[in-house]
Amino acid sequence: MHRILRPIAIALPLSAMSLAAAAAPDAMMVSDCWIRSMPGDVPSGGYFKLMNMSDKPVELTGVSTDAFGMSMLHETQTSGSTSKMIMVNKVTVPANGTLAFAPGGYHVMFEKARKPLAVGSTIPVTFAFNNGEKIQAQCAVKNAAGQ
Ligand SMILES: [Cu+2]
Repeated sequence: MHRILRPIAIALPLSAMSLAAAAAPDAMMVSDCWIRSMPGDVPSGGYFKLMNMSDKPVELTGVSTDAFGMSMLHETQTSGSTSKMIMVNKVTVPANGTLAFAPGGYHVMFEKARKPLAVGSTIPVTFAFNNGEKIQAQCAVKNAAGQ
């Protein structure tokens, strides 16, 4: 006996299909976000962990918050006893991997605080990725010692 197996068509309600198409990719996660509050006009560093749960590299392309007039992606580069900060346009989070923004490495430089930062409060920060995802995370304001 010879039979040809045909694919079975599953009828999905149209509404369910369009919902699935509109859903965000949902590959990224932001955690442990904090901002080092500095006195006066000294820029404040922002630190956090990024997790990419997809099988493709994803780039962080920008960070924004109403609390500051300017938010830039920076990398601290150290050679010998000197270190400098350079501005970067994007930072790649490897597929199925994590990337930490931490003192001495990648950080967000927040400048032009719109009002004084209160240690112990949180600031909502939006993270934008090149896969179209936007994630808002609450970043804890800590003092200059990181506490
Ligand atoms: Cu910097």
